[in-house]
Amino acid sequence: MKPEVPVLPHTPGTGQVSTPVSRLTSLGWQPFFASQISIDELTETPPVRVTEVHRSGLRVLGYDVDMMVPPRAEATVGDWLLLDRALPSASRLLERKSLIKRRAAGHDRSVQLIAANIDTAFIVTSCNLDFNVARLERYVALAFDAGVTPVILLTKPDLCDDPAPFVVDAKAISADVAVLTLNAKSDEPRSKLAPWCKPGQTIAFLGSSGVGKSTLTNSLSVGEVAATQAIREDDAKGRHTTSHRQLHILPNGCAVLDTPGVRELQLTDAEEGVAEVFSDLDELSLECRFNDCKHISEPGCAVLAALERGDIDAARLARWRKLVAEDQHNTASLAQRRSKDKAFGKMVRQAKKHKSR
Ligand SMILES: Nc1nc2c(ncn2[C@@H]2O[C@H](COP(=O)(O)OP(=O)(O)O)[C@@H](O)[C@H]2O)c(=O)[nH]1
Ligand SMILES: [Mg+2]
Ligand SMILES: [Zn+2]
Repeated sequence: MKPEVPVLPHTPGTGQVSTPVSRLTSLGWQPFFASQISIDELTETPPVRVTEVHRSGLRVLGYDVDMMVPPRAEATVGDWLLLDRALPSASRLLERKSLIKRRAAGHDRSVQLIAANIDTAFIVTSCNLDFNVARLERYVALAFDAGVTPVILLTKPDLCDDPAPFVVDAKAISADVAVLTLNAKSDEPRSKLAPWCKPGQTIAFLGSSGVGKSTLTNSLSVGEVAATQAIREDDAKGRHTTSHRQLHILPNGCAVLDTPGVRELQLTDAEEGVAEVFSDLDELSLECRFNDCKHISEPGCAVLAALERGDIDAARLARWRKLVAEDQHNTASLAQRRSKDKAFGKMVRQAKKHKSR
């Protein structure tokens, strides 16, 4: 028989009592999710968080739950489910606070879900050849579009003569994005990331292989939780050591997602995020004579006029045009695929109907 009042387990070593609420908070439970469910649901179908995604299933953690549930295509790491203990595959997926997605690699332009319900995305790059403004802009656009706060982290300042120029370039990306320099191998991450790494918050490290994402994850934890690997520092090329996405729950009650480096980050359906990073250019474009102005040679183009006056930077304009075009291309082919899928589905249903007659 189940006790009326749940027995409160002790958190080892702290002498503190772990309550269902504090346990859920440390998993990242927030009022946004609580507002989606009733008290009855809370007891009947306890909230659990997807902390690992494997081919064979999803690992979910809750107040007194740690189990595997069947995989489902629409769920990703960071998602909250209302666990149906009798039929786990029927668990309800809660509405997300944020969703980070990208265009999957390869010719198939489908969307790949990277993580759900992240509060802060630390975009990690190093003070070396990995540093690339265009790539950082991409990540910032991705984060803005996902509804996640981006923060740029510049690692390995200890291996470079002067990190200052990297900081200047990173700060120029957006006035709304904080930029921090930190040695991932020191105790700096704990103090410098503290404003974002708070109980109930979920943070993620994004960026290329070898920039220090796993090292940062470890430096926030006690003991090693994520595998790291030395890189060839001469060309800054990292190897993929982190093979799957896993949410780690830190002792202070913050959830951390370490991700494998992605070789290619293509935006899809991220128009608003791109407009936010390039808000000055986006605003200017509202004054172009034509609604669909591509700002290449059109008459009455306000962006080209600003370029001629020397008000905007030509290289930045080129990066913006490229990102807008890429996003439109991927979004359009995605829409096309969806309608094709629909048309195909309809055909199959019609054929079946025909057969059954
Ligand atoms: N000197 C120095 N080495 C670092 C720093 N950050 C990461 N590294 C090293 O870079 C290598 C790759 O780090 P890792 O965390 O595995 O990168 P990941 O692929 O982004 O997870 C490891 O050898 C780390 O020890 C840093 O700030 N300073
Ligand atoms: Mg790693
Ligand atoms: Zn224009």
